[in-house]
Amino acid sequence: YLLKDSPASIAYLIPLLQRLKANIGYKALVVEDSPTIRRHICQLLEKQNLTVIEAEDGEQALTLLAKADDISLIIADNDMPKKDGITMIQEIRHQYNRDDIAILGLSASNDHTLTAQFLKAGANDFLYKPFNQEEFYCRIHHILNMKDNAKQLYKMANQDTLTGLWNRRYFFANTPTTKAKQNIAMVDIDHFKKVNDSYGHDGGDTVLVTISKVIAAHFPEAIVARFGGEEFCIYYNGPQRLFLQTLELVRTRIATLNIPYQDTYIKVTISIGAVYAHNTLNLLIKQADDNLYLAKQQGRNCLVQ
Ligand code: GH3
Ligand code: MG
Ligand code: MG
Ligand code: MG
Ligand code: MG
Repeated sequence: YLLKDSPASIAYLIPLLQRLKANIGYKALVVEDSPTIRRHICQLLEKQNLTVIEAEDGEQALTLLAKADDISLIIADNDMPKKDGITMIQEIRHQYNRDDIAILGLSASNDHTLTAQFLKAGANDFLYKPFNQEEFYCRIHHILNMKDNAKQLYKMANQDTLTGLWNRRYFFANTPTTKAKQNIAMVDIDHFKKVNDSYGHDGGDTVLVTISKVIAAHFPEAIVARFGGEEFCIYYNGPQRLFLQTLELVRTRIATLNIPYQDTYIKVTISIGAVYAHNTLNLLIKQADDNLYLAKQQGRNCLVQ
């Protein structure tokens, strides 16, 4: 494909080669009941370095999708036994967003409403069969790009770049408001200014990354967000006793930690303010913050609830 269809100038080849390289890692699921067409589509994708798995109907595709969590692209026919493509896409979209999986619909039918039907069901794009090879490739690259951009945008909007933790925006948007009591904790690194003064900003950043990892590792089910410079907020949906126990575990773990930085180790402690109550999120955070202030007053490296 590369050599046959493109002028053999290096300038033209470079972006194509980059594109080929970029496709490594994408896994595609081809859903098509005709074995001949299915094989043809698979070969086209394999030529572009995508890993391909196949399904012969919508139901088989859903089963495969449930087992594999690394599918980036689905090529879906419509007329298939057991489950048609449009129904299958609707079901997929209940579970996977456009930033998880890109879907290209295909059909040989002469029903001109199919494009709209596919797009409404959640496909990113649609092509009538038989299609032009180059157009097929262009559309696939386009929807994969869109998918990756959407993912990137979501990360940029919701995650903290330094630590990878959720940011304040995500925290407020995703902490559920319920009638039940909620667990919230504010965590603040003690004398963090001194860390920066002694080891420089890079040393401080290393500490922030390490502390974030320790907190996140102990709370896999909670929402852990970086709120400010060296301040973290945790929302935990579970029993208070377990929450406090885990917070204490995190506090003692961090206090014993020697954080490697350049040719030395940095030691820090954290103070924690926790609250378990039914209130608005803002007031819960304020209560946790008040308790954090008390923890600082009581000498730091402690938890106040
Ligand atoms: P306390 O025990 O009372 O919390 O003392 P502290 O020094 O930790 O408190 P303070 O809030 O006054 O200082 C926080 C410092 O964190 C100030 C700021 O320079 C630093 N900081 C904020 N964001 C970052 C960051 O992203 N990287 C680094 N290295 N430092 C940061
Ligand atoms: Mg068919
Ligand atoms: Mg402070
Ligand atoms: Mg501090
Ligand atoms: Mg602070």
